[in-house]
Amino acid sequence: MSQVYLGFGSNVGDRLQNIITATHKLSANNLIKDCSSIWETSPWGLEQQEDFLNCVILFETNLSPFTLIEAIGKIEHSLGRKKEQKFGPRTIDIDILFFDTLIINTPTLIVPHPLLHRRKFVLLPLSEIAPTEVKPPLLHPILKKEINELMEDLASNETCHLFIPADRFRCLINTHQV
Ligand code: PH2
Ligand code: MG
Ligand code: MG
Repeated sequence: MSQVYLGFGSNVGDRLQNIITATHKLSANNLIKDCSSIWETSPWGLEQQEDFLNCVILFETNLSPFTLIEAIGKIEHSLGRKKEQKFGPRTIDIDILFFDTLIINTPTLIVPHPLLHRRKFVLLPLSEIAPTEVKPPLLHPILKKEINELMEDLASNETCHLFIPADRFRCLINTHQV
């Protein structure tokens, strides 16, 4: 079994429902181990668009990284995601942030996600669930830093407001019907 941290984002349509539906579809093949809160975040990279909802979920999976990214593409498509503008609006975006300690660099998949350390909307939810006290802590396999260190390094003016606390989100993804 592999441990995979997935980042979720949505800023089109029913943002919360999009995230919940995506987590349900992923649970068909993968086990949810932990989830962050849901944060409402200012748009990064392209300012003229609606605020996003973002969260990070830790899954345990038997899938290979390439099988997983294929499954993710199908789920994004099934939720109405079209080919869109770089950093632009999207109904659902599911990114592989970390896959165990693997480093992958191919045209279809880069792991760890190459921008994760520059985005508070990823680091903040990740910091809620990343192990730190226990050994070994979650370390970025290339930058060799913990999530809290990456957050300290990032001087960011992104705003992140708590939208749904982790406890409530956990209930929603356990009970909500697809
Ligand atoms: N995703 C993007 C571009 N900008 N900004 C926020 N706040 N959250 C996102 O998920 C996001 C973004 C493209 O993937
Ligand atoms: Mg993304
Ligand atoms: Mg993506």
